Amino acid sequence: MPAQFFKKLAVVSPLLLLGLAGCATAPEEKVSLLEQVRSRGELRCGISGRLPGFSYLTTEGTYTGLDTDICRAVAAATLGNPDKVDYTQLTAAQRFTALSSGEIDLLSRNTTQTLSRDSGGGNGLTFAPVVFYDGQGVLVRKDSGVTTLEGLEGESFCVGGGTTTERNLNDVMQARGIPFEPVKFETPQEREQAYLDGRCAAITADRSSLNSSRSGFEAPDEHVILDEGLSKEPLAPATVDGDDQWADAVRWIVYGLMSAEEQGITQDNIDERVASATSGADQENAALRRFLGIEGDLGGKLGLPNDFVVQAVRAVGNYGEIYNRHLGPDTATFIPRGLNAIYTEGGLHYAPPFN
Ligand SMILES: N[C@@H](CCC(=O)N[C@@H](CS)C(=O)NCC(=O)O)C(=O)O
Repeated sequence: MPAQFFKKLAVVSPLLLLGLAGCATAPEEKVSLLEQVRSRGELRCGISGRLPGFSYLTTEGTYTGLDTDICRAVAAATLGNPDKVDYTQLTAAQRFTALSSGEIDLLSRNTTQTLSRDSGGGNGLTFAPVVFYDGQGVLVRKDSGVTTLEGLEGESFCVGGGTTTERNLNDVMQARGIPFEPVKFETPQEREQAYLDGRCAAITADRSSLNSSRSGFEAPDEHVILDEGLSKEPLAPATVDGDDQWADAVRWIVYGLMSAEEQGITQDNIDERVASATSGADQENAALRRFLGIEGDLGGKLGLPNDFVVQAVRAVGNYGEIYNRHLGPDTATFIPRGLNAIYTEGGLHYAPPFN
């Protein structure tokens, strides 16, 4: 009998046996979200949509912010088009189910990386690199004269439900023996209104979120964020657990934005840098050629085009450009870079080697 026949039989027979057994089904092959995004031609991104500076619906009906630019960078790197994003606004309580149920491909929504959320026994997320190092703060009226948490003894705090904020507030106040009253809300807008109506003496939330809230107040200068911080809130995009290919792709797209900043590669000069590395002054710079996808197969290893970083930076700029566009000194939501500077400038953003 020809060898070819046995080969075929070896492949077919387990399926035949499964079929004859009647009750067993062959295990379904899992298709990575990277493949699904590509065949759909669109990235489904979960965002807040209510946080100026991070993700916010403009009057023109488009979303803007650091978190939405991460969605755009991922769409550019995977699909070659930053506009191919379908956004879903999610509250804190909705966000993890949206990811685990497959309603969204990527969660890019001021979400703190924690052990419980990362672990399989928790929300089953895989975190991409941190895109904003935040911390929990407290906002009060300036004329209250409050400068410490002790000054808020017995007062009520407006706080978002389903967040790390809620638990941190309990932990810190309990540890310091300060009685308080939490008043929970689903969205920042409800929380702000309650505070402005005098239903709580303070709002506690991520500093970024307090900053967004204050920027929208009629008289921002009448409100202050206390100096003391209640927690570390490293905010990171997340994908569903168990899809390594998709998680790796998202992780290295984010690193690409950071590495581009480190190397001075910007939206404005990227085409020049590509030309120079292809046949100009930089053509002997092998590391740069690999980073830009002119040489080697770095993108291919991730299932992405080799020029995926070029696509992303061309579309949204490097990490620093994204930051400045939404949180820089010329914006109403200005937050000094501090920990969010690239490591060479004294911050914490550090992309591993593109090797
Ligand atoms: N970073 C914290 C808090 C995130 C959070 O959702 N904060 C609320 C504060 S109200 C918020 O920004 N909500 C935005 C929204 O509901 O659109 C976490 O991951 O739990």
